[in-house]
Amino acid sequence: MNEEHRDDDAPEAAPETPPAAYEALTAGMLAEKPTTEFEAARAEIEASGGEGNRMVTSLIQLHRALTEVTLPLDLPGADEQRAARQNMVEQLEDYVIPRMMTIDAPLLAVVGGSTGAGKSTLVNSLVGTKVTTPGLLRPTTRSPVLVHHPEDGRWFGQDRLLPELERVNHPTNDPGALQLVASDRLHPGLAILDAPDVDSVEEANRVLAAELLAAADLWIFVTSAARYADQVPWEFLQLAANRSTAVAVVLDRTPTEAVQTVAGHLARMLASRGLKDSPLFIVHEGEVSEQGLLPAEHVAEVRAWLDMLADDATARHQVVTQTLDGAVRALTLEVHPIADTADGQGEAAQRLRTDADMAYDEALRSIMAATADGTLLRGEVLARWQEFVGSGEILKALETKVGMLRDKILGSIKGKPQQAERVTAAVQGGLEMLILEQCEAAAERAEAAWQMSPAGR
Ligand SMILES: Nc1nc2c(ncn2[C@@H]2O[C@H](COP(=O)(O)OP(=O)(O)O)[C@@H](O)[C@H]2O)c(=O)[nH]1
Ligand SMILES: [Mg+2]
Repeated sequence: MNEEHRDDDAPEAAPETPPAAYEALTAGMLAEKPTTEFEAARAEIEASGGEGNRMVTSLIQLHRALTEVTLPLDLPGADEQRAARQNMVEQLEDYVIPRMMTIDAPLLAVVGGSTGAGKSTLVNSLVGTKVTTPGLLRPTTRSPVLVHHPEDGRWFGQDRLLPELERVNHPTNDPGALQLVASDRLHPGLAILDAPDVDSVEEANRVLAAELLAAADLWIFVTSAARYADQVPWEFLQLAANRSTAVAVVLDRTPTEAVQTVAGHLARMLASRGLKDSPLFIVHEGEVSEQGLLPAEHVAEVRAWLDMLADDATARHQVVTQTLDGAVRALTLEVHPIADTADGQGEAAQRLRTDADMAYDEALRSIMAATADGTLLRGEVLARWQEFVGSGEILKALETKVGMLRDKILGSIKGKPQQAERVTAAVQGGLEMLILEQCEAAAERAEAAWQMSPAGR
């Protein structure tokens, strides 16, 4: 990763303006043909050189390769591979490539977790004011809310991360919108996003929650004493562990008497699932104020940790790098089965083509044979020919002077005497029949061959 312009001991300078290549890239994400735009971005990046740039170039090439691999044949397992491919494309577009290109953007902490765990209340309490609507009513389809320091607003504009979500500055129920809130209660360098419930009964909410977590540098995963053993949140945490995404876990809404038992159990669960390095915060169950806030001291520890991250460029950079490297590593592993599937599809397509070629080659051979060996001249054609010969038209022509012979024959054909016309029609009909029969047989052979394989079916 490109660190040459970093100086971790110096006071934080305002983050760099995003490079022009990034503009081109994100503009491409909004447009119909991202690949072309990616290419423009790639050319610019290549021209500027550097190690991190080589990485971005490779990722853009990977993105292009993945968008081009359509896996059209319904071979066993193709559905899963198509879904995996789509996930990878989205992960590259929504997070990995934009993040790699703007490595100095503020750290994005996405608050996720189960229904009613207290996510929105936690976000409000961390910010110290009601920026996002908590609620008992379920399912709620409120837009996700991203809170950032006023100085950091430019990093989260429409053309930045998750470009398909429309930026709005007011609360809304539109699941296609992202509400931006500027608050100087947060330190510059770190933004918090209140995501929908990962286990929402509304599918749109679940999908959005997963998308938002996939775009996070850091998960703040909130669970409660009542919910910490639920399955769905653990599936998410397992995903994070597999990709070494940076995760902090918040055990929320925990009655004081239960803290020890629950926290101990939860810590063991985290350790056994590969998340022993994830910090675990306890937020005690408390009185929620009229504005929907917990007492400041309940969230003080989480808040101090987040402020520390925001203020410490090195620590922040480590978190971003951990998640980004983990995502890239996961992509490099996930790409192999897709490449194998694409090869398999190519081979299957080639076999189908060969089957069809063989079936029609045989038809062609049969037609050639039948027209050469006289088969075509049997039956109807022979009968009409004999009528034609028997009528004496040819004999008459042969008896005439040699000079007249050609004119006579031509004349007799031009004049289309009945018998000659019948011979022509019979030959035409016979040939047509032969071709049709052979083509039908070829189609049947090709179909029979294709029926034998799932791709052909
Ligand atoms: N008494 C009490 N209520 C809480 C606490 N945390 C959240 N709640 C309430 O639980 C409900 C769900 O909380 P919310 O923050 O919307 O959870 P989310 O679904 O995870 O966003 C709301 O009515 C909150 O007021 C807490 O620590 N104590
Ligand atoms: Mg909520």
